[in-house]
Amino acid sequence: MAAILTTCAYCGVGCGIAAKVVGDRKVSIAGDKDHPANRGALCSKGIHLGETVGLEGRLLHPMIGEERVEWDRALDEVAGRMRECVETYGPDSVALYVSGQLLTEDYYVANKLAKGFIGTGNIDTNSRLCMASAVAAHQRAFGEDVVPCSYEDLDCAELIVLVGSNTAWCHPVIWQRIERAREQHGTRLVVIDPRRTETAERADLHLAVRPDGDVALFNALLGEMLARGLVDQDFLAAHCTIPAQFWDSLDCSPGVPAEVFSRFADMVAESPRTVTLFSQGANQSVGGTDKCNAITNLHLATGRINRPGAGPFSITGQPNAMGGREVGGLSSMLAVHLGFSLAERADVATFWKTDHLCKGPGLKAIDLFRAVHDGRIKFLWIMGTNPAVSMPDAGFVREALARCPTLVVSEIMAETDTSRFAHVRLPALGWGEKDGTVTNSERRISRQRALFTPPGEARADWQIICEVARLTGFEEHFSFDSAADVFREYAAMSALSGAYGKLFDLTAWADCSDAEYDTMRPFRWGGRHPCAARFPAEGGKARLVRVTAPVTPSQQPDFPLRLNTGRYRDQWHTMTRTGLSPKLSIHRREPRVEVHPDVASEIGLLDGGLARVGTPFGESIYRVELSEAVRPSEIFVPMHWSDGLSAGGRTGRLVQPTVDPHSGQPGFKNTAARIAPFRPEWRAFLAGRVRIRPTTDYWSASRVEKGWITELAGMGSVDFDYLMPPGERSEASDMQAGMKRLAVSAQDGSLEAVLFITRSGTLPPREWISDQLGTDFASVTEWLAGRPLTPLQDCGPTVCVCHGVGELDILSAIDAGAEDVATISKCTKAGTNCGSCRPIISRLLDGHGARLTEVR
Ligand SMILES: Nc1nc2c(c(=O)[nH]1)N[C@H]1C(S)=C(S)[C@@H](COP(=O)(O)OP(=O)(O)OC[C@H]3O[C@@H](n4cnc5c(=O)[nH]c(N)nc54)[C@H](O)[C@@H]3O)O[C@H]1N2
Ligand SMILES: Nc1nc2c(c(=O)[nH]1)N[C@H]1C(S)=C(S)[C@@H](COP(=O)(O)OP(=O)(O)OC[C@H]3O[C@@H](n4cnc5c(=O)[nH]c(N)nc54)[C@H](O)[C@@H]3O)O[C@H]1N2
Ligand code: SF4
Ligand SMILES: [Mo]
Repeated sequence: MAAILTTCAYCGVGCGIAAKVVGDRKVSIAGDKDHPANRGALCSKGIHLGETVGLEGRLLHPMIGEERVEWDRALDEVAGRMRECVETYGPDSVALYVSGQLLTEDYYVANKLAKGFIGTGNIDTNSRLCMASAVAAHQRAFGEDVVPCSYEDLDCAELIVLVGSNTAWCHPVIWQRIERAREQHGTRLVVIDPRRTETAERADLHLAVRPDGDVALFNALLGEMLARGLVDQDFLAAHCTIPAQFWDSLDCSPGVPAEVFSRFADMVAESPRTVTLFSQGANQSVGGTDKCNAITNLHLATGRINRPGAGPFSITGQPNAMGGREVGGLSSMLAVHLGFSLAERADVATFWKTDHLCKGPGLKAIDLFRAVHDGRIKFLWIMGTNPAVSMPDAGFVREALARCPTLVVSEIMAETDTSRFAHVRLPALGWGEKDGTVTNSERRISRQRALFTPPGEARADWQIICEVARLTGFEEHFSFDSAADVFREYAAMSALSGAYGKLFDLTAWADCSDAEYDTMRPFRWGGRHPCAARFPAEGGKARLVRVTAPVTPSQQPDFPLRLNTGRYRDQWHTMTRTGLSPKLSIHRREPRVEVHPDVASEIGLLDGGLARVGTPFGESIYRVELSEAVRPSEIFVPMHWSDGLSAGGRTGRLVQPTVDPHSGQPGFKNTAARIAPFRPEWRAFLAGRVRIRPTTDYWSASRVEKGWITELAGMGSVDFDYLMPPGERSEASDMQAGMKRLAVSAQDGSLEAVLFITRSGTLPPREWISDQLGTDFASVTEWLAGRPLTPLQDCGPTVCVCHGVGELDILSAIDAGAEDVATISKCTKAGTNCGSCRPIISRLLDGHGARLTEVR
């Protein structure tokens, strides 16, 4: 059977996939060797996509409240409520909140409907939380949101500087490319991150900047380049405008130890071919736009841009973050890279044949939810994003959702933390079902193609939007009959950009046939270095931007620490999909708070214990991981866990909602916080075939092959009857160890669920017992012991998820003389599939622990 070429569902690397459908909703996944973004490589998330295409938990029918309804009724309800809202309260009482996980075609029609026909600028996207600062910085420096680099630049750079990017976890295939460049050409690597991540550990130099110390660092670095005569005066004269007092602003302390700074400056000085790759440690800050411009200033002033191996390179997070920026999904842009000047608005109105075009920019995400909260927005349609988890001050966002007179949610999953507030839920097609295009970090447009027929009654997002537009009276403007049809109109519209000196141009595709669209191979707009042609701003010149280091926030006595938040290697955002994959759940089964051992010993936190993390906005409980990778003044928690999967892991409600003044992007990575031990009176875990929703102080559920493991802890009485499934019960108690055990078997004698509770003892390992779910291989005695009577060989916590290789397997290979990752891979197979565990293998080789230790 021929493979279908498509693109990965997850990150902005935009890897090509060759997928073969091998059964009912079963697919075998391989990297597309001909795709320029990945040349066949895939990371753990891409490789295991097949585990997340089942129909478990899917929303398959339109719902009004808890009632399943026909599409016509659901669409009438949505269109009717929307029309009524516009008529009674005006267009700005309506808002759309969309996502970089929509395809370009979905995004285009959503933007056209909101800005063009409802007539409101109130359409914003989760890219506001993600890319907005980079967008604003590009606009300030280049006059257009253009990324001036491509992945090939990584192959030929002498030095790669990563700013606020945990590339090994979040863009693993770019990481593999960087590793290859280092092996083949001796490329050097600097990582700037307050945390010593797996990425930072592998670097030639790690600068543990203080939170938001990047502007000072880059200003000082440019000052140093000036002092060393490395500013390219000819390039500046020809290509850049320089604001008054620009050079004075560089006179500042770098904020890192002098010897570290001078090593960094030496490396930069020696490497004309430098690429600075930046991600959320730069963007997600109340000074994010300035950080991105500080980086861009360095490249412009040293002429290290528009040349092979050189440039400031903002990498995108979501699969179609870039496509969303191109269509105008952000409330601050109109469409196809155009803004809101009279002339641009007139051109867009003519192209769309509308007299309803919005008058100006709309509200940015944080303000948009404020307007929902205070009643200015009365109709909100959310597509492809889960703001109840992912927005800062998520407690406030939930209040807003609960108050909203009409909340419509287009989703692939039946229940998310957001959709629980919805009046109408519309079932959308997900990855493997939908068809269209995405644009990756290097502006490369690729097709996502359908592998399966639509499940249930789900429809493509663009179709749903067009149906609503039709019922609202705009039928002739939304009469697209295929994704190709939408793409052609969008490509034709890009002709408008050229008149304003913009580089964005897809007009070559304006007349493509359906067949050409269907067989589209990945292509990049703007070529390898799009700014090489000209800088559109300021009469063909780029701008240096004067930026100054932000004021360090004053110490709050009740919240003495800084809370940093981010990602785990094998989970995607709010876990609605990756949380269902047994393999991807192995890497981190619970949300952990990473704390420096010195802080922990001061306040009595134990490794593997629990801690309450609090900020002025909320509180959550996490598992404690002692780690010298975080600075003593900071703690780190993952963003991923939702209410559906945990009691305490909801990070969003801890994060401050303060935003960058230019981009409106929130500072997710720097909130005043405190931490204290949470000492439960009892601890427990339940391994069961079905997912449970406990009400205990702490719980966190994780997927295993045959069901779920839920970790539990709390105060007071222990009553779990409500969580146990029906069936035959066997019990055992060990009063001395304060332990109680309960097993439930199904009618056929197989294990349905097992619960272990202790007040003071140790709980048995989770792996063996969770493997017994749904089987009757072991005896009840073994179930209640939580281990087989004849002990199995213990391989330790899993390091290589693909091949199931444990820490102890790798340590024995090292004991047997293996000295590098390649040899270990040869002996154990670890790291030979996706390669995402190679950094851990390196850690083990360096004599460090794998940081995988499971909770006991
Ligand atoms: N596994 C996985 N991969 C993903 C995603 C996912 O959910 N899971 N999501 C995708 C998306 S949408 C995105 S946006 C990207 C994000 O990719 P990344 O930006 O690499 O991920 P984060 O973990 O959010 O943050 C990166 C680093 O910024 C550091 N940081 C915090 N504060 C500062 C600071 O002040 N200065 C500097 N220099 N660094 C700082 C953090 O310590 C963290 O290690 O990942 C994409 N890829
Ligand atoms: N604390 C903290 N919070 C953060 C961040 C951080 O670093 N720290 N990072 C921020 C960043 S960079 C990002 S990008 C956001 C991401 O945050 P979100 O966008 O909220 O996260 P997802 O879980 O990806 O949400 C996507 C939703 O769309 C659904 N979905 C998937 N495919 C489709 C589809 O084709 N159509 C429709 N209609 N629905 C679909 C999924 O089931 C899921 O519910 O989080 C932000 N929040
Ligand atoms: S790096 Fe991984 S998650 Fe990102 S696109 Fe490639 S396979 Fe998908
Ligand atoms: Mo993102």
